[in-house]
Amino acid sequence: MKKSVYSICGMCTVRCPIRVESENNQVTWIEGNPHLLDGALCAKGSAGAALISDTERPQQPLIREGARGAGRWKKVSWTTAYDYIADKLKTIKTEYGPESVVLSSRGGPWQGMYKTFIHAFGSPNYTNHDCTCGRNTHHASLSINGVGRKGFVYDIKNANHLVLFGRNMFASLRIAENLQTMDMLDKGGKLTYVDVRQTMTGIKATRFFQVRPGTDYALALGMIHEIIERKLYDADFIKRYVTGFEELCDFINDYTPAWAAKECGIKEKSITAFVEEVAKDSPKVIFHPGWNLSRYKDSFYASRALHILNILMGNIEMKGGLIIPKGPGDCGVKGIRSLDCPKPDIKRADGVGWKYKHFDKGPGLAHLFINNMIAEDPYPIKAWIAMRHDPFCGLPDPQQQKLAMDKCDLLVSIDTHYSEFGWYCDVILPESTYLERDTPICVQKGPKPRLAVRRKAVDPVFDTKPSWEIFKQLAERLDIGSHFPYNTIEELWDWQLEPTGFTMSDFDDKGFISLTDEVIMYDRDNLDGQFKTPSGKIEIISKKLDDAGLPSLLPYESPEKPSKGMFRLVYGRSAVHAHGHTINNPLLSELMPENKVWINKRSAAKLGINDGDLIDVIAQGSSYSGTVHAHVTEFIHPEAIYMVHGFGRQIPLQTRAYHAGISDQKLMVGKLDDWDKAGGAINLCEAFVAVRRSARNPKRRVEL
Ligand SMILES: Nc1nc2c(c(=O)[nH]1)N[C@H]1C(S)=C(S)[C@@H](COP(=O)(O)OP(=O)(O)OC[C@H]3O[C@@H](n4cnc5c(=O)[nH]c(N)nc54)[C@H](O)[C@@H]3O)O[C@H]1N2
Ligand SMILES: Nc1nc2c(c(=O)[nH]1)N[C@H]1C(S)=C(S)[C@@H](COP(=O)(O)OP(=O)(O)OC[C@H]3O[C@@H](n4cnc5c(=O)[nH]c(N)nc54)[C@H](O)[C@@H]3O)O[C@H]1N2
Ligand code: SF4
Ligand SMILES: [Mo]
Repeated sequence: MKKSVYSICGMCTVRCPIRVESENNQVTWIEGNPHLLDGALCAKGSAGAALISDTERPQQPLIREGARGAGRWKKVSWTTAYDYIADKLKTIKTEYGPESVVLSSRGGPWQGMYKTFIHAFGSPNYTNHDCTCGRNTHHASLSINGVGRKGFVYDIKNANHLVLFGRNMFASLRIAENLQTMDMLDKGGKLTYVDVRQTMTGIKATRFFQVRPGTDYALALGMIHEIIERKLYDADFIKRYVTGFEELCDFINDYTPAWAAKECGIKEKSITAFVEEVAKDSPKVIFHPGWNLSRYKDSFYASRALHILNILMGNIEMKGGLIIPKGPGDCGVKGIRSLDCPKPDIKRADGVGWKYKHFDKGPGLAHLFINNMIAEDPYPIKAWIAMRHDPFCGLPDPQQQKLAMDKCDLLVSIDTHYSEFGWYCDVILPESTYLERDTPICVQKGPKPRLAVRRKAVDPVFDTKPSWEIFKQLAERLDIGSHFPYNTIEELWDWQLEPTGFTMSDFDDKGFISLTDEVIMYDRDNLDGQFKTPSGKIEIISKKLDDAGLPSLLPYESPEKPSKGMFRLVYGRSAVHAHGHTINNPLLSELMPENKVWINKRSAAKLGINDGDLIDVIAQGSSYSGTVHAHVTEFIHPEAIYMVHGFGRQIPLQTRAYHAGISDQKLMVGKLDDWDKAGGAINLCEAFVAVRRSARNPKRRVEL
């Protein structure tokens, strides 16, 4: 039987809207939802069908038999697995208290379900991946605008100029944003791109700055200096909505474009020419404040500087600028119901909210649990449940993490794959893939807010379950089932939609429910109340930072230069992989089987390395090393080497990914302790490595 459903992609967490065709329970076609993406989809999205039939993923619940990580599993029924976990959790709760259980997830629109579970259980310790992703940019936005990272959407399509600092959007994809950028370029808009290496995005850009690693903050300061010096900012906007501008003018004095150019290793006249262009293009100029800009020790301040550049443009709540997302209330309709349970009033084990008061309490900071776990301070952690999260891949230094996890009596992975963490766990609960499961309804805020839902395209081929059912079943066994008021997904959907007056059939036409026909914009002359800071204005000087003993305007410090023979380790994504969980995908592993390491031509020549040679990459201050092929190129700064994240997996059952390429996170030895006290995120780009030609290169053949 042929079937067509609208759904939501799950090959990465961008969650693009899709339409899926199937015949006799086999997916035959996937495309971007034609009503929103005009059919566009990325390679990963198209490879979803291969995920369903991949037998190298867990096919039923598994309980560990041998030592942790040894890979000896007992196949069990769902009832046995649920009972096993519930019994362990009950014992841990009695002996150590409910707070000794941590639940980590990928975050996202369905995290209310996971939070409800852990909060109802009695623990405040919910966390997610964001300390390695957008936490610095999130806190930067909060500290200035009073709203977090998702407090603005970027109207790229209507912009005259988009400026991206390491936001490598044509590899680190978000399809809607990519389409908007291409439309902007087609209409004559400009794209400026800043990176330490040339990329897909840099190639499409009208201006490319190749900077010395870790100097983005200097470049942004140089730009701010030139804009202020030449009075190219929107003075009316600043007068109306911004505090701290005088302090900024005093601070910026010495940070001239000439100084910035020297620091970044670029030309002064390129910076002044850029500012000249921006002045013509303003106010429709968007400085993207970064997504995963949490890499250098000053990235929080770099992101703040990018927000300041937006403020100088006065581009908030206008076409071609930063638009405040709207919700159901703005459309005069009632919102959906979502699972929710208040956080227990117990100190978090990561210290967020009591030891570190300036951070957003929401998901806290995952890395701060690890060392606290080793020291059992403020209290012991005895169980870690990872729901769609792979700490051993996403957080640095898995060896160190294992010391903390060894303190636990229970480790659970709820995953569609064997994750690096899952392989070390006591129980693996296999979730059905995104094409085989439904999910709760979510609200997608924006200038045109809508309701979205994922609907299964095919029935599960293995003995896997959707997360809404997994959490319900566990909750029932832990006597917290009343927080999950449903038995079937249909009951959950009806409960969610009840206040809105919509029904599930309203999704049938387009796959989503639009809450408004027209874009909703607030009156730009009356934005009072939109900035959730103490003063209600955009605050360049933040009292919260002051109170935490942190400056709002950080004097610039030049990044450390690698010592002789060493390189800064920088990382990023490939357009055909999503972190570590697609490396073993049958189709995607064919497209990119290995992560060759980029090294500058001159640096390589000094080390006797030729393109395609095997090289050893050795972590600083550790014996950990990996061997991989070299990609010798002039398009990377000589101080850095670059690799795509997610490779170097060590799960024997994943035959396509096993030991393919090397892992950046394993080379980041000691980095769990190197984090940004202002932004909260881990300084992933502050790791250094040595590189040498590997002795494992095949001997040259002697011609006879
Ligand atoms: N060294 C280094 N560290 C990094 C990064 C880097 O580039 N280098 N990148 C950082 C960034 S930006 C991020 S966002 C994080 C990402 O870190 P994570 O959030 O841990 O990574 P993901 O690979 O997105 O997903 C984690 C797990 O979710 C599983 N999964 C995928 N789909 C599903 C599903 O439908 N259901 C369930 N239950 N599980 C699913 C995957 O198999 C995987 O094991 O890593 C960060 N850490
Ligand atoms: N295909 C694909 N798309 C994805 C994802 C995926 O896994 N695969 N993941 C999604 C997620 S979770 C995230 S967070 C986003 C991340 O999207 P982005 O924020 O765009 O992050 P990365 O891909 O990590 O980009 C890293 C870039 O920063 C550059 N860089 C390193 N040092 C510096 C520096 O000092 N200055 C500057 N300016 N650049 C520097 C690197 O060379 C690299 O090109 O992508 C999302 N989209
Ligand atoms: S970017 Fe690609 S993989 Fe990610 S959600 Fe969109 S289509 Fe799917
Ligand atoms: Mo991310």
